[in-house]
Amino acid sequence: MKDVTFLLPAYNEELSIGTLIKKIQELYQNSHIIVIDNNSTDKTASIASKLGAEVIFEKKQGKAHAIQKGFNHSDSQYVIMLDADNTYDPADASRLLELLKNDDADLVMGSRLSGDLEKGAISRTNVIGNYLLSLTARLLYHPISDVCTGYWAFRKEVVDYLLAVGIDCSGFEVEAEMFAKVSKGNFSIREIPISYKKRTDQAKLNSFSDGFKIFKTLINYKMKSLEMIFLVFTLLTALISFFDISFLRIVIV
Ligand SMILES: Nc1nc2c(ncn2[C@@H]2O[C@H](COP(=O)(O)OP(=O)(O)O)[C@@H](O)[C@H]2O)c(=O)[nH]1
Ligand SMILES: [Mg+2]
Repeated sequence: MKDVTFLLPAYNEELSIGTLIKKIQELYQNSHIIVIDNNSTDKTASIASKLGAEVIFEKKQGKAHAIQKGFNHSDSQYVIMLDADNTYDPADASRLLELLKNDDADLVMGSRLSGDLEKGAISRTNVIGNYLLSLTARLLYHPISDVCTGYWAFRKEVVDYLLAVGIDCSGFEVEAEMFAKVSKGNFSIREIPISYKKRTDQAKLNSFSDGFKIFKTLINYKMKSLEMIFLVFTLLTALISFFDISFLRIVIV
């Protein structure tokens, strides 16, 4: 068993997948590369398997389904997830891994906003949107500067935890949901700067509709914990009043 698995969720990425796989193979010869093809209609799957990557297929459309499928297939101690559009640099993975292996981190996220961002790689609208979403994530959960990043490194324990609690969403809210859930678990989360380049073709993410879904996801998972706290508080209050009343009755009698 290889100790590092690279998960590449891909939907029609024939222009970038080959270059990305070759780079990973050059840098991490002893790693397992899994491409999760999500109904691509182009040559993504054939290019990937010709290069020796394992290709698995997810029929349910959406990045979240693909990631979940990839988690189910990885059995190594460390799992790196990165987008298949060749915008992230596989060389950065060694620094993410270093923190998992030698620094007791359980989850390491790569921040594009605090890193080496190629000019025009993220539109101004998306920079503002990402800043607001990360601010929300920071206020509600844990310090973070780029909650929407597509570059994550997990210890197996975090992957198992996410599989156990499940991933509920289907699309680009997946990063927000994973961040909210891991923040609530007892894990050490770190973030380091990474580089990020322009995509060669059109992004699949829609800044406004996906941005709104990500925001809703961050709020919803916080509300769920608040609901739990409220429920426990109500039950405790009910129990205390019940015992108080019974106690008073005993005293009166
Ligand atoms: N599995 C899967 N991956 C997707 C889907 N849509 C996009 N992706 C992948 O998710 C990653 C991020 O998508 P992208 O359009 O680049 O969004 P952005 O990087 O957030 O602008 C890329 O690797 C895409 O191939 C989908 O429906 N299913
Ligand atoms: Mg992208």
